Amino acid sequence: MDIDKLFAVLGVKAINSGAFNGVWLKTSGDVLDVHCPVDGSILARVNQAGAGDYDLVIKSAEKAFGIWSSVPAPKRGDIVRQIGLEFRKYKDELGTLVSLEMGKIKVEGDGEIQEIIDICDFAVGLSRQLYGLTMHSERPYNRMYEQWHPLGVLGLITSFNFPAAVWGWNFAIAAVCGDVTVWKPSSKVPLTAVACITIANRVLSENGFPGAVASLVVGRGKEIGEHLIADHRVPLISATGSIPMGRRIARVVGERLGRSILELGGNNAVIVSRHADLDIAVKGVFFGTIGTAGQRCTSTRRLIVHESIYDDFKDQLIASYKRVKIGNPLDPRVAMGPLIDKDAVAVMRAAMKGVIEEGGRILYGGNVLATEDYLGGCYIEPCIAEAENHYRIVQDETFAPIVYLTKYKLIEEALAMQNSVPQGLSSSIFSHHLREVELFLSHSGSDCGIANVNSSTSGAEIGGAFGGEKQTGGGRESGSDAWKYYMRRQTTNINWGSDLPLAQGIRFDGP
Ligand code: UN1
Repeated sequence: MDIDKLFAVLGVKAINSGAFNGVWLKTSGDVLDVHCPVDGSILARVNQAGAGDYDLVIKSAEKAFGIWSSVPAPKRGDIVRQIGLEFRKYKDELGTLVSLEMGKIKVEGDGEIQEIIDICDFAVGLSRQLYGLTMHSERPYNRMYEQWHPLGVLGLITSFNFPAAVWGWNFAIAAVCGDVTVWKPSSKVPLTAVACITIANRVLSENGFPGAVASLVVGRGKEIGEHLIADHRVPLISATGSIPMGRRIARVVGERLGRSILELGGNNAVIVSRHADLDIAVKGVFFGTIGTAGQRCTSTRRLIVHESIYDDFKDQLIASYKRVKIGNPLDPRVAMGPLIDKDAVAVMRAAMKGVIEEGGRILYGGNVLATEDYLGGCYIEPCIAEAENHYRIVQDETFAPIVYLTKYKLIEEALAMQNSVPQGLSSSIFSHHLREVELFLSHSGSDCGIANVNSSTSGAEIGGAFGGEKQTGGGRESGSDAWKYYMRRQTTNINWGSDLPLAQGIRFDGP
């Protein structure tokens, strides 16, 4: 792999600026070494943004908002269409960069770029469908309707596990809504961000628009992140990350009565019924647990399996785990790459210890792979453990490829288990039994933002609204009508009569 050539194509340098507001700024923050989880080497460096750089970025974004928000929405859609075309051209290279920087396998890296392409397509159509309602007024000669206006400068905070896609689905929607965005990516994966911003900016500047429509600040959460969430000039923060991070953002943004879209931890369960097609259940669980090495917020964390098929399912799942090839994520035979860093391995090992302490047992895997073949990265076998749903460790999201297996007798009992965790992102049932499936989908079924039938908990499409309930944060991003969070709703009354009728029949003739 010729990394220099890859970087040259994508506009990534050996030392990159960590702030973009139309130009790459000479930043004042510390130098950040970007490690490659594949072999522990340093991929490149980023000069992070300091407080002054941050301020410049926001000021340029405010100016850009003045211009961008005045462009007709379908015209903004046309620019987003061109950005989607540009991402199509670099899908392979960007997918490789995601893989190198984050450690997910190449097909999943490519999949992330495909999500950007897809959301751009979605946003193009949306740019002509930002509909408001008209209402019948109770007053004569009065027209009442609602309209949707651009909101302003939006802050996007993204996590290491999706270095490209989460920015994509926020940026594309925000852009057609007339907003401009300032992206603070995870400091573990800033190079993909540099590459994505370079591509978006190329299209914006070719069309004569300011690059500050899509800005970037790379910097510490404690410094730059704190500035961003506390900033009155930023009416909306859309953030993906941990529950503690979300709590902090909710507090700070709430205090200034700003808006936030929070997409936080999941603790996603799969119910495998005795009426399931076990073949597809094993495949769906396999993708949900092994995909992205268990580092998706939608990864399958808990398996609730009917007692009559429990042993059979367990044996089939362990057999499929034994076939998992772990290694370099760019090798097409490999199904699971490294974890992001040593801390992630330590967290997984601690979870395994926790399960045992609480009375569970490890059924398979969890060994750290440290032989020379593994290039010095953080490779670990995926783990299956037997555990009870109420264990403290099972109630927590461990962001690693560990899954907890438990039995049930009655579907009501399975549903109660599935819902009795603090998080509420994604859920699945494998069953061909109509009543079970409908119960799962009913108001007394899954309490999650996403409910799947005979499909994995992870791998949601961009067309639906993405997000979850309870401690997952309640936000919705991506498709459906999630765009409404990115705009300002205005209810309008126009009195075209020659009198001044008041609502509620009030007569107010004055003294
Ligand atoms: C995340 O892990 O933060 O549904 C997002 C999925 C992906 C998105 C995951 N489309 O698995």
